[in-house]
Amino acid sequence: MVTSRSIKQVFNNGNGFTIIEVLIAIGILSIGILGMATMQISSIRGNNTAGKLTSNSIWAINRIEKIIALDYDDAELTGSVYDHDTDTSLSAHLAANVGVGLHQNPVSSDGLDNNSDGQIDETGETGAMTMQWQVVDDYPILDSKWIQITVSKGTGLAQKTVSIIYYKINTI
Ligand SMILES: [Ca+2]
Ligand SMILES: [Ca+2]
Repeated sequence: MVTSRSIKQVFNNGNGFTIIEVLIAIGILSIGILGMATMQISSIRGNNTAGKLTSNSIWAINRIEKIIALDYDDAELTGSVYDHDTDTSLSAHLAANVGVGLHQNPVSSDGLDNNSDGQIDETGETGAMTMQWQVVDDYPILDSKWIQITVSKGTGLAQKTVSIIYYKINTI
């Protein structure tokens, strides 16, 4: 006859655990350990994503600091001209002017550590990190520039992108 035994009964009668009880206990323990391992993988992925986004944000803000120091008419801030009479929206204007006012320096001179090896613009540097910025002149008002800086790191599903918008005013 099969009877269930409490832990107290097992210790009191000196017979120990049956092999079935031990196997069930190992099974439950394994499920718990698997759950913890899954959480660990999610945690590592989350940290990796956060690291990329933080890094991208720092590079984008660094570029904004350089843009602040540039003259309003600098060649790096050449944009597509927004016509307030005919352009209905910024997104429509950008769609109609794809690539116009888009700036991206070569990997070897973009001021980025594209391959994350701790060296910036070293000889032969390649890597899945890019920075580009698009400029629209006279938006949102005349004598101002709309500048969107976009930094991407990684490829495919692991790619993480940060975009920051900055407005530069012609102060002359
Ligand atoms: Ca490098
Ligand atoms: Ca570089």
